[in-house]
Amino acid sequence: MKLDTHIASHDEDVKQVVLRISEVAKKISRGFATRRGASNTSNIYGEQQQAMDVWADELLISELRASKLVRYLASEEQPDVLTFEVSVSNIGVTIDPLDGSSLLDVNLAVGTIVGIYRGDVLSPGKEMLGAMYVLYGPLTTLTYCLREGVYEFAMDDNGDFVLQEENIVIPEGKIYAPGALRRDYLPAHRGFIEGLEAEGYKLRYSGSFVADVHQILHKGGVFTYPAYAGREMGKLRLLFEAAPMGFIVSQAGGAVSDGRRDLLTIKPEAVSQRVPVYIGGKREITLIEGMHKEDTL
Ligand code: FDP
Repeated sequence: MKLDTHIASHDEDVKQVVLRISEVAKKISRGFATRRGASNTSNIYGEQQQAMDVWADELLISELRASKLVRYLASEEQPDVLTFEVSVSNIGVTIDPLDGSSLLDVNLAVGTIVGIYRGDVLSPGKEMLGAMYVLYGPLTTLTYCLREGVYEFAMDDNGDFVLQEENIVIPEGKIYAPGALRRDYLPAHRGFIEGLEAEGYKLRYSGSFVADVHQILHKGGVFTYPAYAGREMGKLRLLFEAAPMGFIVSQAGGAVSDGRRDLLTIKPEAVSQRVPVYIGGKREITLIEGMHKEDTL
């Protein structure tokens, strides 16, 4: 079944946003070969942008503006939330145009992550209407969740997204994907990681958040990018990375946390807000939250 047929029963405005982004994602998937290397620009976090980061960002912004389907657009590559007065809807989206782009030079998987809101995007993740991500790997896949079920599609030879898996549920599994340097771990996090290792969890970390979480969604376990010495708010962005991927994993029966509480309950104070991230099975998330509680007793 193709994406447009599968999504037919959802609200017209949200459905059209997902379909329009899926069309842009097809263009992005065909853009890698001719846009190699770094751009001579940095984003608001001071990170060097790749040519693909800049192009994918401009493409998503221009196509969503022209579509009139979206009123507010926050992009990880832009300093401020854009408002499109021409919009016929009240939908807000958050977009990480190309997550993991520092891996483009070595041809590892990267992705586009999107959160969809009714109105203001500076809202807790649990208020999302839905979320989706596109993973550009050996296959280009699209995973979406509009609050009922997590579904995955793969792009076929005709460029259509065709249903691959329905009602995805995160399995139990023993994989851990730990970001940050071990020497900088804080005590509760160190205990958590050592506990997983003692239980035989296998380390699998590519350095592309979207790809690493995708693996956890399918194989179980936990992805972490914790708070650490020198960066107590962690590295990943609440609005662009943690909340939408956490929403999808939570809807698939997993959980997402900043290590102390459900990350989807956090109301962002700024678009650029960073957050420590634990995302994966409920068992692993309960473990780290318990360890932080013990740590503060
Ligand atoms: P990237 O800088 O390549 O865009 O937050 C961005 C991110 O990658 C995540 O995708 C990834 O999980 C993380 O940074 C990787 O950080 P480390 O290099 O510190 O592992």
